[in-house]
Amino acid sequence: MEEHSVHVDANAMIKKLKEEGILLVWDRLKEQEPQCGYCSLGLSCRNCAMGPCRIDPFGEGPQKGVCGADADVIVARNLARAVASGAASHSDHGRDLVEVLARVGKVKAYSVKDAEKLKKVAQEYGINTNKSVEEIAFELAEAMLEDFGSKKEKIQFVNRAPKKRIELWEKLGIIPRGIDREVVEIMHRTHMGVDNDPVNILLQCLRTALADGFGGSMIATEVSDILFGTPEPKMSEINLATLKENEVNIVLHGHNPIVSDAIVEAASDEELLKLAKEYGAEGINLAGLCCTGNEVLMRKGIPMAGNHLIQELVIGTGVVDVIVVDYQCIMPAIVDVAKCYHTEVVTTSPKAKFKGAIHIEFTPENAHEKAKEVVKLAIERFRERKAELVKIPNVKPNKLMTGFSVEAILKVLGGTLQPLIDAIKNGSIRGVVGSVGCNNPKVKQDYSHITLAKRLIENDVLVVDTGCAAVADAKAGLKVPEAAELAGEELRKVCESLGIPPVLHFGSCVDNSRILVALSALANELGVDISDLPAAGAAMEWYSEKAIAIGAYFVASGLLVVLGVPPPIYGSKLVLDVLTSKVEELTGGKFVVEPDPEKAAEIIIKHIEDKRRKLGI
Ligand code: SF4
Ligand code: MSK
Repeated sequence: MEEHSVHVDANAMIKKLKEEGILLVWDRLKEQEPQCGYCSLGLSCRNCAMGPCRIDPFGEGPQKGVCGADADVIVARNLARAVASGAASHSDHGRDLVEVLARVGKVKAYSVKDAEKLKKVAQEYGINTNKSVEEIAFELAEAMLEDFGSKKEKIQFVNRAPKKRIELWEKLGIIPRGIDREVVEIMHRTHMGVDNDPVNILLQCLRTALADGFGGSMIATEVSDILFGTPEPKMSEINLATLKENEVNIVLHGHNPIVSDAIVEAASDEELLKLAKEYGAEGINLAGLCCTGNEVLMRKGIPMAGNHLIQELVIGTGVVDVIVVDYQCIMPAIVDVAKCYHTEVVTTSPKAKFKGAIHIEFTPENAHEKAKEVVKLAIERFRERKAELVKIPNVKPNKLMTGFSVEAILKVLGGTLQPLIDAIKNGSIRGVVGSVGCNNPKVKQDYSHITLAKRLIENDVLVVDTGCAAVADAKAGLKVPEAAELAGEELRKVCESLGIPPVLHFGSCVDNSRILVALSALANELGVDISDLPAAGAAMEWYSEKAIAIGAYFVASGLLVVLGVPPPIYGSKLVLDVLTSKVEELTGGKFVVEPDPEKAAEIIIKHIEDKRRKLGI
């Protein structure tokens, strides 16, 4: 049988869980096959009760839905709804953070950790910062909430983009006006009988995606930095061996740092540690999963258990006492797997309850107490472990260097981007690629992420990564300074002189906004637009609607984006043609679909060399 993952720890757990008769994501995928061809092509519509309708891709059956919508309209509408969902997810996460920011000074669990950043961002919003931290935090939160509405012509952080880019967006009519507004407008436009021009729908996709990248996601990143600290380089560990057999293990899964940060604090509570020891544990161990894992890894160096496809496997070690989740990318299946062990799944958000889980609702006011409650529950569950089911894969945790915020990179470079610009100009760094996104059981876990990253660094292309791609690259050992040896001669020298790895961890999915900030700053320094830079994006193993939104804001910002899993747009020649070709004439960016990471690397390297030639460097 072909192995589902490139990693020893994952394959060992898959084998164990299979032997125990537990159905996993790969089994459920198999049960679903063959998956619906109409849906895979984007050709099915259930937007109204005259339907559901399907368009025959071979031209023999119906070519129009009951309302008269054709393949182009249906495919564009479906894609738009996915972008709306993705943008809404990142942005609602951002709003939750803003609501915490507004309560600073009034709640026990949260305070401002980076007052300098608070002031800097507040000034961008035109707020007078000659007042207390609490007052600034409140005013900034109020101003950011305005960005979610529709009272503005342009959301604030759009101003961080290069001037030429903003002018281009204005010309194209895709300046995001309000984050919620753009999402709502997509839902309106895709209702039956509203927007029936596929190109017009696709332009609204770009606008909504920008409301995510330069809006909801950027707000999420900036407010997380303000509340929990702007990441700085630090070492940590990664893979399933970060779980400890003799300790209480709490796995932090989901996306938002609000809950996980409070739990990190509670886990070092003296009384709880004493209780854990009374119960026979040597300590309380935390491990992250997916993006909430990235958040606490970047800021606090909390070890990472794994990415998206590890979430069922982590429970299968038999040593996870509690897996605490907030929202996004949490498979309902984890509750079923947990039932086979002693593990409790704890949900914390009123927005994301799971049948069969324990719900301990967190608010900014009660986070301190609730976090302790979760840790106490984990200590109690520790005693219920079933010794015969315990098996942590016999591997050593991989080391990684994390914490590369834009501010941290500037520090590493001595306070200015000039050394990076010089390295790009003289060719020591040929270009920069953002490798982002998920795992998908249709792809051997982490194979495409890792292969792409290796090929790029071998060719002197610096990789920055986020989300599950970042976890993949770290597990492959690409995020330690010694990984410079795997890079091309020139990139190796740059990394060695700075003491950094050739693959830099930029954070979680919302932290793709850090990539936008970094590229905007680079373009501004060089006096060019983002689309002129030798840069690109890739989401080789994406599954989530959020990844579609990220891809769309990268393309709207002028980047080439390689998708390793085909999006459901092949039912419309027009939509496919616009997104993979014509959009380049508008924004300078475009999508390329290429499942083979070796070929994806070739495409990206050629693109980078073309851009270098055009820049005359
Ligand atoms: Fe069918 Fe049109 Fe209704 Fe979609 S909107 S389900 S294509 S009738
Ligand atoms: S967690 S969105 S599987 S990257 Fe952000 Fe990973 Fe994708 Fe979720």
